[in-house]
Amino acid sequence: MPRLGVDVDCYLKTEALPTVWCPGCGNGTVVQALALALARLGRPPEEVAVVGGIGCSGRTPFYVRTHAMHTTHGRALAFATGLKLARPSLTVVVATGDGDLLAIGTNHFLHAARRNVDLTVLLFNNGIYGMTGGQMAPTTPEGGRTTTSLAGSAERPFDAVELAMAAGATYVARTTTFDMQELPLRIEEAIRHPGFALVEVITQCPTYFGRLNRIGEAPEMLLWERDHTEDLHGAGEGLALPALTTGVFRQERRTEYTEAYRALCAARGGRYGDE
Ligand SMILES: Cc1ncc(C[n+]2csc(CCOP(=O)(O)OP(=O)(O)O)c2C)c(N)n1
Ligand code: SF4
Repeated sequence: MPRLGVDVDCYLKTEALPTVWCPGCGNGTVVQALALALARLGRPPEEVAVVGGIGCSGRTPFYVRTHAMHTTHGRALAFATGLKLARPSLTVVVATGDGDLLAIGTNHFLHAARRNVDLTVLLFNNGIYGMTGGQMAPTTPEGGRTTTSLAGSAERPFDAVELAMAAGATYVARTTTFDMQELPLRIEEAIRHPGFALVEVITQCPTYFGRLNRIGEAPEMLLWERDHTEDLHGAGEGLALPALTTGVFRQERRTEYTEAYRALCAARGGRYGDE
């Protein structure tokens, strides 16, 4: 029975349900939005690969009926870059956490963006290390309580959007699990974009972030997301948390890395990838 207007079940491993994720975790919402985006794009599952890092969000490949890679902590983009270079015809989507991408994996993030490799990166930003027990992440907001910052974080968090833009990403967006209209749309745009695309998704970890910061369970966390974000075009002067501005920050064309590599091979009379 088609849900959400299109049949998404062909992209989901429904037999693997229920997921290992805690009740109310935002990860399932992102997976559903990804399936919806793929269905709207009409991408056959066998032409898609989902690459996960390590973390709760890194388990995304377990639940999608596409090619799947479960890699090592921080290295999802390195695996994904290799996969895309070897099989340029594949649509490659990376599912990564804020610890995975913006702590141990920062270098891979910056260089994949700089090269403009045609990858879609879904950054599940829950502001905390979920899988390992709620430690502080580079995205934990100032004052945010985690199991390693019980008095509140004294650090300024990374802004993934600014980092991606400075490094040269050609599609950069931020949205939330609260906005189930916008989330699949942004993923769809990112997959269609021929270059490095980042969709930062502000998502909820009720088990650690919600509990430690006394926000509440998933429903309260979704309302918190709604109340702490503002659309890029509607952002007013008084916005207290500019890091939570949502929208599309960049969408531009620049030579894509596998295309440049293909041209280089052709100029030298060689074949490239799976062609
Ligand atoms: C090389 C290495 N370092 C550290 C770990 C331990 N580790 C596993 S998951 C994780 C953090 C996960 O946090 P995040 O990436 O934010 O994902 P989430 O679980 O919140 O989705 C860490 C530090 C590991 N598995 N491998
Ligand atoms: S610990 Fe947090 S991020 Fe991990 S599954 Fe539970 S709610 Fe989700």
